[in-house]
Amino acid sequence: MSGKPKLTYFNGRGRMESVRWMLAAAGTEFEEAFLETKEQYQKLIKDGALLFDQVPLVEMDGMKLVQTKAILSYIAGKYNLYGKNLKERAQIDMYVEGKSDLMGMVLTYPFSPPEEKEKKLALINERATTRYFPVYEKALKQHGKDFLVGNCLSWADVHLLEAILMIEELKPNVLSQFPQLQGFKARISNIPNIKKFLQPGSQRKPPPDDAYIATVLEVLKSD
Ligand code: GTS
Repeated sequence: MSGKPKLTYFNGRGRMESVRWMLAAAGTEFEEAFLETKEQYQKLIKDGALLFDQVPLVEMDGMKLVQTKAILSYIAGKYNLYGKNLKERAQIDMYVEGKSDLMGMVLTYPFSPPEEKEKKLALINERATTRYFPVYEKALKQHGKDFLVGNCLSWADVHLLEAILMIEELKPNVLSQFPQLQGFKARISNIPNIKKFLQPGSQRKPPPDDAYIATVLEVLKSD
């Protein structure tokens, strides 16, 4: 064992991408094992590695962590990305959950049937611009600080940048009405660890393609 966290998931974004973002923001190197066959997935289950028979799986600090939110919460706490006190933590949780709702729609979008895609994309855009982004825009404008909570980098900032970049891939002008978020995007993207993660060749995954979708469906298909 190298001592680095080991991430087991598909070779694509899915639920694991936020974990990659958080570890990268924390400046922590990690290893990855990619699930390519049903047999690999079934072996993990047989070996008792997956508490609820589901991935993502992150092995770190002697634990086999599952459940994305629990994994992210552990990483946020461990690497000081979870506020200075309980009130900041509650604020971070609210911001993170909002973005998770939005990103949930982005996550399932590539798996939706072609005839539903246009409608789904319109809903993502509508929710981003009328429900979620206005909240972060207002918060940044009101307190005038560089970060969403407590004037230092937190899980909320990392998660928001991830969401902005993913939604921009689908709707390039989505930030046009949000000057604060444009500034936030530029600032957070320039933090050295994050800047590095955004460079080509990092462990950041590309948008899902047909091969990724086929692998996920094949590995998880029930007998
Ligand atoms: N609540 C879990 C989490 O957030 O980690 C859900 C995990 C989950 O549903 N994982 C899927 C899985 O293992 C894979 S994916 O949706 O991330 O691609 N499904 C198998 C199953 O039997 O549920």
